Amino acid sequence: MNKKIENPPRLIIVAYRLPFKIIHENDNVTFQQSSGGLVSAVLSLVGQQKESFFNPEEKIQWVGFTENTKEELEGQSLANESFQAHPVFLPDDIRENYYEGFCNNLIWPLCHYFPSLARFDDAYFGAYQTANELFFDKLAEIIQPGDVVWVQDYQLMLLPEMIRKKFPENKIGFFFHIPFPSYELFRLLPVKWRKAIIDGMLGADVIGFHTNDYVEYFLKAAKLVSGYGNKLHYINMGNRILKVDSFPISIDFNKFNSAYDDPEVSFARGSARESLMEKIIFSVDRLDYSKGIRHRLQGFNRFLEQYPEWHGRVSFVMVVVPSRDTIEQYQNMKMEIDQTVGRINSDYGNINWQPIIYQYRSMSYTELVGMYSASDVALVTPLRDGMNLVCKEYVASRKDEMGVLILSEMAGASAELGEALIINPLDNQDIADAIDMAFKMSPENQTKRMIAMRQRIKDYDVFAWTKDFFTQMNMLEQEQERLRQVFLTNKGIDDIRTAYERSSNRILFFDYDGTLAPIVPDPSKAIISEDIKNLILGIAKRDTVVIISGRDRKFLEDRFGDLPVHIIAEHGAMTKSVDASEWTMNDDYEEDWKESIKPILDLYAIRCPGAFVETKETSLAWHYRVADDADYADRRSRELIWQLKNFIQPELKLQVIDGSKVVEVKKTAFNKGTAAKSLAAQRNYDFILAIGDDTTDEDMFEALPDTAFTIKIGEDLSAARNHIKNQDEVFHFLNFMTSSVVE
Ligand code: GDG
Repeated sequence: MNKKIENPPRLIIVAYRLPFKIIHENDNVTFQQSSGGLVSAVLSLVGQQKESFFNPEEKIQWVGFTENTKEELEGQSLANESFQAHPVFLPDDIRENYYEGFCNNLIWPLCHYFPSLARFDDAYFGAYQTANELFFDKLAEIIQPGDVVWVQDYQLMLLPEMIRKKFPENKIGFFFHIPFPSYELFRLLPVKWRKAIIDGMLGADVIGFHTNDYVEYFLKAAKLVSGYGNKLHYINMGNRILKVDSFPISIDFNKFNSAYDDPEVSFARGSARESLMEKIIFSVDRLDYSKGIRHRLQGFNRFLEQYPEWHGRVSFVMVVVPSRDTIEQYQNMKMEIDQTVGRINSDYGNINWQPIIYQYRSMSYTELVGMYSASDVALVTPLRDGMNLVCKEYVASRKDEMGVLILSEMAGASAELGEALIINPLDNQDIADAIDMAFKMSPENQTKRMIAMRQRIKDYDVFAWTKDFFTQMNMLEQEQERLRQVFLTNKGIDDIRTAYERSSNRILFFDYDGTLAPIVPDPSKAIISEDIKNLILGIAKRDTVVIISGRDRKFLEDRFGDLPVHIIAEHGAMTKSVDASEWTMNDDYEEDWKESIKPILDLYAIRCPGAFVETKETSLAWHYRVADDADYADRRSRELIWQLKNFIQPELKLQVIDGSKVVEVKKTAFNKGTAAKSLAAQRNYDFILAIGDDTTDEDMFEALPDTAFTIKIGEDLSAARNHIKNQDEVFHFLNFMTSSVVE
């Protein structure tokens, strides 16, 4: 389904850090690839994704901060095989108030639900603005027409708007890697700061978060802070549409999976098993209060207290990677962790057994995968985590389909990994019981859970993540034009009236529900007013009038049978011409379409727990009545419909029906669009008008020639040229338009 792009663009990543450390020794410059979730994710773009979305001839341009000085890097070519680096230099005072201050002393704690740790210093925000401007200046030096810019994370929230203002034609993506907090937390920011943040992010075309919750919180903040409402995942910015969606970041599944057989990993696994106790628990994270390290230790302590049968039989390998330890809070936390580990080891350990093996140092990749694959339990207990990649890496490393993941419900990943033992990280007892349960879990049960989780990560790996993001970017571009809302002004109405007066051969299409008749709770009671009916009669005497509806023929015949109008029923499946006494049925079926459509429905089913795809004889149905989260499923169904309508090639002549908790794709050559189009082509009409309120009317708006006046009722995003506010206004509009024409 991925369309080949004619002139693939260049990709520019702007992130706080460059993807490598620049080592400068004796006039030689070498690069040391950095580790970390974001870098591994973006690196994946260099592989197969680059082929389809970006120009393979061009390196990925990366704008990011470097600790090196300008002088050190002068005249050096800052590139490796995949990246061309464009370093940003931040003066020390700016960097401190920007990075340590605004980013890590304020935004990080706030977004991770630690408002008491958030510091509000007046100097922070000014430095944040200045730093964002410095990143912008560097970008402005290198950006070219057509480049796609992908801005990363909370350090650069003002950047998308800066880019939009100066380079309005470039496509801009923004991804937020940490939790976007609920509005009650977000509103703790000073009014000016929070508005700048929201407006800054809204400069992007696509804004991505890890989970649907974060999307909702952001949409609410955008509404309450800057007044932008949303329709499903879209925000109408007036001159453009932007999309806010969830893209759960993932990992390179195959890399972790195949590492299992690497001899060095096997060796590391073997030596861990040999030197450690019967049962191994493993945890690894950066030093951070959000990672729940202290609570994890308390949970382990409770486990030792309550389950003495495991004494002497368990090793808890806890690796903490140094991070931000120049900040006082982090230093205090480190001290507390050291003391707690010491206390637990001294309380329970003996000459032959040390319960916790603690390392405050990072590990090599080989050691890491060796530990993942040697451990009976991975203990991942963040108090808050945007996603958490460690748990996904653990699962992917288990080629043997063994091991148990204990996972905090506060990690974004818990939405995807329901087969883990999900715990509340604040609840020591919960952690203790989960460890005991994991140790006692049968191999069959472990394997069953692992298989399900592994399949999910394999299906939506980091390549699928990036592909998903850039597919949405590309699709949005196509949608920008057709989704724009332009409400009819007096001048606009006058123009239509003049065109009507000047023409002599006219055709007018009217939808029924929501257009000629108001929408009512009981559809059988949707009644057309006498005024409108008389008006239609008057028009039908001189013009071709078509009533075009999803209703069945009997319903429409009852209401319009006595008028000289064409009637199209069931979205174009049946037609009755003005002078005909019988209905004609269109039955142009072909069967060669399901293979290309089903993968789209399947992808949506994977991304919407509880939804499933049914393959019928002549149609495919995406059911979501039993989806776990009704609101989320509802939004996904809207999205699916837009996507199907965008991506289905017209030659396939497929119809997408938005049913009751089901989206159905049918093989039929007819929908409102094709029906309207064929009628409009029958004569040489010099005035074509179509009015409708429903999503099915979009087909009609799209199918009619560009010269047609297409009018959408309501403010939903639409392909129609114009909007009018509501059904009440239809009568006045039609009355005014036709009033000066005499038969
Ligand atoms: C942020 C968000 C979100 C760790 N120690 C070692 C090591 N690591 C690697 C892991 C993993 C990565 O670092 C950590 O990623 P996480 O996702 O768990 O956490 P954050 O660094 O906080 O990342 C987070 C992420 O952004 C992506 O959007 O998931 O929620 O906070 O890949 O393997 N790697 C090696 N040795 C170590 O000692 N080799």
